[in-house]
Amino acid sequence: MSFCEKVRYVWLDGALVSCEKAVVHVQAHGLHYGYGVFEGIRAYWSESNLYVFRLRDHMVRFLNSAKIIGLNLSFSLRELEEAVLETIRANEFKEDIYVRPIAFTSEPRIGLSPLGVKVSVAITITPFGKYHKPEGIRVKTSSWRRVPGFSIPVMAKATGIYLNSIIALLEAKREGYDDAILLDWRGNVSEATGANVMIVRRGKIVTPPLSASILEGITRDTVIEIARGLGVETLERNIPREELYVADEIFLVGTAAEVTPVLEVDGKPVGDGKPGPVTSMIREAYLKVVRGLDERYAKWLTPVY
Ligand code: PY5
Repeated sequence: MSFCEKVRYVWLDGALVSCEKAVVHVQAHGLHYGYGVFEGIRAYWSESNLYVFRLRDHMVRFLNSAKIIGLNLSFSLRELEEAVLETIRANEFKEDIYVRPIAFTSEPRIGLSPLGVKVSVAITITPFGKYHKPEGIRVKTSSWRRVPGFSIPVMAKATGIYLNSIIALLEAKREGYDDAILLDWRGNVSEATGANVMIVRRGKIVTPPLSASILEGITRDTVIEIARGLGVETLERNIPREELYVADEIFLVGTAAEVTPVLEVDGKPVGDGKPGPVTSMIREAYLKVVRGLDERYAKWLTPVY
């Protein structure tokens, strides 16, 4: 099924347009040079309404990403939040969906400089299920290192940075793995191609700090808070590669990935090769929270209808 068979309206530069009309020129500056920022947001259908998960936090990061790379957006936080809700409503979705806001230089331009080039902001929405096998995945340590923040600002969720993720993912898939974990420039664990990494050791969760060239994941933050509520402490500290091989549990956290158990790294089983107790407990709690089944975290949900 083509994209526009599932999606009727796309939000483009302040207005809803039909999906087929939401197109850019092949010479668009942002396409050629990877100059843009984006977000990935989920909304979950629960009982009789759809709830966008952490909409405000995603849109704040979207604006911050743009600020970091010097992209000027002509929409406010409020306008962007409203645009997401408006686009979902226009499409009348009543199932789990994925929201993709993107801002990029959309006019044709040969030169590198984005100065004076029109910036477009678009929001697409599509029905979305699981990103990874929920029962768990096999990963490899990539031979590609995560691009360091002193070369490209990795705190920005910028389009061009995903070349790094894509070549790592291709390498992993070519070798029969589901995903890759990238090390940072110093050789410590950074993150997966589209999710943050958490390991469990001696009953505590350990996750790399912001200084390990990671994206500041919203799911990472969500899981840290949920874990605390369950009495599990999370340490932010560097993780050397070989600690992956002795971790009791490993899981990936991200909007698309949700909480995905990692069962094997570089051909070595993680723990006994099955999803561990902390991973399973966090995963179960997370899937309740996003669907609004835990009152304590209702603050993170925005109802659509
Ligand atoms: N690290 C990277 C490189 C990511 O792309 C993502 C999210 C994360 C971490 C986790 O961030 P968050 O928890 O805020 O989602 N990736 C996108 C997502 O929607 C795109 C994946 C295809 O999950």
